[in-house]
Amino acid sequence: MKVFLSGNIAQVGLNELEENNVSITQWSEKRQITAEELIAACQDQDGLISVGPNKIDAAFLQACKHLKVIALHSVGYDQVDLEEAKKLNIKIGNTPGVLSGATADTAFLLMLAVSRKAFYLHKKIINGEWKNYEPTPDLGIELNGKTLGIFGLGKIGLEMAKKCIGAYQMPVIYHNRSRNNEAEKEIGAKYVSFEELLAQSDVISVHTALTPETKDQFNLNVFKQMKSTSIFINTARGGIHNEEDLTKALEEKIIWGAGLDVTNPEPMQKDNVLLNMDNVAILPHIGSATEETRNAMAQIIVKNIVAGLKGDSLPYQV
Ligand code: 8YV
Repeated sequence: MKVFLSGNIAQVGLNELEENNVSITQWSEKRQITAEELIAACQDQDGLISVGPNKIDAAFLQACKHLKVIALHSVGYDQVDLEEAKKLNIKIGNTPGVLSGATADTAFLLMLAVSRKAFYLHKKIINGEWKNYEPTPDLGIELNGKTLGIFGLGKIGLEMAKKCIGAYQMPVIYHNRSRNNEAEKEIGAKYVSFEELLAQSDVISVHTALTPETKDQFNLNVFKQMKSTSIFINTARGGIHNEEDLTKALEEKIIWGAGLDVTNPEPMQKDNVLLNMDNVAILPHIGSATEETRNAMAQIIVKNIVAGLKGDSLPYQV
């Protein structure tokens, strides 16, 4: 059986594919494969391992109807036209669970970095601006006992909440489409309306999927309903916040700071004004980028691909 791999996965996954007699053709260029190149590359394949932001849209799926399975190197599947895949009987697999801890670590890292202006102050040393000791400029804010608002309390949001409770005894409120009774019981998270989440949170951390409903959900009108002392964290998808509105909200001190692991577009351009703001910390979409997590993701991908090639349902099917 033959599979196209549109990027790279951890070596353990490559080894397991070989052990399962799956023959791999791999995209080896440094740049992201284009839509046309992806279609061409998949013509003589039985499956696809999709790494990165390839659009698995109706046009791609129609042009690659013969594929039995597409294994995503992500838990998110906003890039996939699921309805079309279902119609064409192409199974889609993702990598849930294994990346929750690492992604929550990234959200926590950003929250702390923003609260102490860490990335900005690091740049000041590099720029030769660490001069005299001055007790008052560039002060941070503390997180102890502050209210954490989770937008999208699923597996990753729950991990973030646990870290914030453990480190800073932060009370947790959340807003979801439907209530998470288990998390309410486990960590005492309190369900609130979206408006209450905005008004009451000292830190808002986004852990929801990008959908037509959540696209641009955090816009200027929403930032205006947040506390002027609050921090906005997004490790989910860049499309959930409106970047222009976020920039304005930070410039006009409508909110206090922001930490982003996801931007819109990705990659972010190096001259983006957000990169030089004092209360902003930005990372290049590294949420799941640890050795342990990427190994575990690769192993799930192999399970999904092997099952799909056999015609079985996938262990992690979307
Ligand atoms: C991936 C992610 O690294 O799981 C997700 O949804 O965003 C990340 O874990 C990214 O999609 C690249 O494949």
